[in-house]
Amino acid sequence: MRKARVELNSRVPLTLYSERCSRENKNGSARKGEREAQRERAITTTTTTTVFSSAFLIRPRGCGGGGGGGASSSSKSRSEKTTGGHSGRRKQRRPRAKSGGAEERYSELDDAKMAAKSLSRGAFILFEGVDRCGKTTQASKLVDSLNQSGITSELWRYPDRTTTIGKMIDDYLQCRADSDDASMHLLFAANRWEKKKLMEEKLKAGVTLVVDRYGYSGVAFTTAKRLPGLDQQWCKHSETGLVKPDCLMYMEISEEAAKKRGGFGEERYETTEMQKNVREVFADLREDWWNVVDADRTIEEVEKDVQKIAKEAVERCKKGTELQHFKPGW
Ligand code: NYM
Ligand code: MG
Repeated sequence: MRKARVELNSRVPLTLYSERCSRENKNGSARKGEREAQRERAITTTTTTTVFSSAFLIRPRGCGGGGGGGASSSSKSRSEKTTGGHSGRRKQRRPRAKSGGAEERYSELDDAKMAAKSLSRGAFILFEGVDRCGKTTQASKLVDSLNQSGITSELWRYPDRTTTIGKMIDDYLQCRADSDDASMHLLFAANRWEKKKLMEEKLKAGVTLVVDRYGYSGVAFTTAKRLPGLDQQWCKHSETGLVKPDCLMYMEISEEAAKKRGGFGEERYETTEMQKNVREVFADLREDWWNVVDADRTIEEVEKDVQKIAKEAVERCKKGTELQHFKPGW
């Protein structure tokens, strides 16, 4: 059993725990040994690796002797992370059990429940699509409705034109400046990287982020230029390691419906040819977990679907799930 635990989370100095356990069991009473067995049974009822190891690490007493004695800095930081140690989250305390037996067993189950709760966070909900698909309208409507129903949410959009990098992107999009295509791609990505930490902090603090465009647009628009060397794989590289959305709404609009919504603006990329290519790359990027929303319909009809999908994602993240990041090659 102990060996299995080490395999599950090798970063955690569990040897400390097991050594101490065996010492106590040798010197201590048989009852103490039985209590340990009860703890193990209670904790192993949790299924995920993370919940498992978190339940272990946040225990303030017992074998761990106050939850800190001899623990390495790596285990400390992990413990802080899973117990909501960063700003904006309240530290969770486990109720004290007075004696062994049933009461003790329940308290260990509380540990496991609390560990799951500590992974509770806000959802990262992303809107993607070609220009004029209505994602900006739907994203802002969604934020309003989530906030009204008590779900703390913020609207983010990329490019974020307020930062120094964002201002360079804005100049490029507005055709006030020209630049190399590869360097522009990397600037769009850098604009996401510069907000990665804040994004993680907000999500872990329980804030739901509704994001208008992200790395998928980055890959779609650069690949759509059909330039040698700037293929999908190359474009994906600069996104690797960024936070992956929990929910993606791809706003699918037909060329006819998009045309009816008025002509394109003055920005770079707002041409029929470019939009056609972007649409093709998005179709190529599409994965099973995406929510493809029929955006040809009225605002109200689309809104109804969007809200249902979003609320499910919010619930899922509230129950507790770890943040995902883009893996190499995705
Ligand atoms: N765009 C957006 C990119 O080319 N790369 C990116 O990484 C992102 C996020 O910026 N035509 C393009 C797509 C859009 C343009 O976005 C401005 P918006 O949402 O139209 O303001
Ligand atoms: Mg646009």
